[in-house]
Amino acid sequence: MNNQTLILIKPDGLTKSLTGNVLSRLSETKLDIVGARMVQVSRELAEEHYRELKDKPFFDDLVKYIMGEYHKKKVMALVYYGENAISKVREICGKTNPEEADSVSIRGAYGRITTAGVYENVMHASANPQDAEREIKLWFTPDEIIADIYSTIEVEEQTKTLKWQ
Ligand code: IDP
Ligand code: MG
Repeated sequence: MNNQTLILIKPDGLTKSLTGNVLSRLSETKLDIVGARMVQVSRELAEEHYRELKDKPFFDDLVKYIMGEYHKKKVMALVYYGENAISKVREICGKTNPEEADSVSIRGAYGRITTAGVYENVMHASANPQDAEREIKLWFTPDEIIADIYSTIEVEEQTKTLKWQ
């Protein structure tokens, strides 16, 4: 079954120049990249993305981590689409705890736990179709995705946007 998944290369991955390595590993899946953008993560976006973990003791650190407080303040967000995209990407990504992740997985190869206990695990990958839908709609607008993955509606809006001068 075809599905789509949100991938984030987290600030530690970008700071350590691991973008190429992560994308090379992901290319083994033969999935299609249908969206990509660089994002400076606001507190609002961070808290919304991880809202299901808000009662965890590590939540504050996690929000700071994804906002780039410990690294460069940027995240690369991607949407991959294709046959079993969610499970294929989770497999290559590896377990949440980088010390427990298979050493050939991305998190196993490049992740670490800091002495302060932050899991610097390099990337995010949606866990299931419900999470993928919520997460993709949070990180991307419909016109930033080059495939018809979710239904859209046309809305007339008057907003100020930046144009190249
Ligand atoms: P996942 O990223 O593998 O789906 P989740 O349980 O959804 O794992 O957790 C989201 C993120 O929160 C993890 O990727 C990791 O950065 C962080 N995290 C999860 N569990 C812990 C923990 O026990 N200590 C520190 N950070 C954690
Ligand atoms: Mg998760």
